[in-house]
Amino acid sequence: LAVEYGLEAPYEIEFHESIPSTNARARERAEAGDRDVVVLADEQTGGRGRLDRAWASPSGGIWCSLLGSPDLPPAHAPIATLAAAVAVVEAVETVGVEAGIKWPNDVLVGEDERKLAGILTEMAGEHDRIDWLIVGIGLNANVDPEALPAGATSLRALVGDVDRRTLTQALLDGLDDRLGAPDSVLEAWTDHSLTLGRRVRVETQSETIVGEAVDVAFPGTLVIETGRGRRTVTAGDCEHLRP
Ligand code: BT5
Repeated sequence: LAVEYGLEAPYEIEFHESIPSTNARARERAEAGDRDVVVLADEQTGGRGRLDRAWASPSGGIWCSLLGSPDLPPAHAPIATLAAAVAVVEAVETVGVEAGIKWPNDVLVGEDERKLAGILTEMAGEHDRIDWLIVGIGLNANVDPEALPAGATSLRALVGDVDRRTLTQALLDGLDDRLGAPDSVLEAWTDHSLTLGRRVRVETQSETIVGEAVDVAFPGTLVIETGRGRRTVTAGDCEHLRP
């Protein structure tokens, strides 16, 4: 089936018609010592978002996890999430969809900022070296928006069905390029950002920060001007507030 999918990549491609989660499968491969694998599925029955949230993954989407071991210290792993968001935006541009990125990992379209794709990055490693990194991408491609949660949209709804093979190839090529050039990511991310310049509310594990998002810094830190000084956050849920 991987061969039928016909992707060319410096990775082993593992394709499943249906699987609980490509990230979970990639993790099994990682723990078995494998690297440079892309797990793809037509449908996921147990897709996950961050913090174990459910990720709707009906047949027809692009549900994909790349397992690698990029030459990055673990503390720099967030740049991989930003790299993936950039790769998704640039890939969907090739089918005529203009999308933007909400910090850190949501790919959104339209005035009402509907979610077209999300990214879940997982990794293991310590000290100065990543052992393995999994970048999971969920892109709502040829799926009915009715099969998705409120606030989501799909390429089918925006431009009609797309050639998933071509689009997945563009996505993997872009991701590979960006992961190989982490220094290029912030500028590209900034170009596509919907968050910078906006009033935001960011929930981290320990607190809520409200203010204006003024900058993004390596490896993916959001800088927020709160009125009582600048704060930085490296992980959290971000909500765009009305001005
Ligand atoms: C994400 O989480 O956005 C990361 C999603 C990563 C999914 C990929 S698919 C391939 C790989 N295998 C996996 O099992 N996962 C990865 P988060 O930022 O936590 O957003 C989750 C929220 O998005 C949910 O709580 C819903 O509100 C919403 N949501 C769920 N399914 C969606 C969908 N298909 N499209 C848009 N929004 C969705």
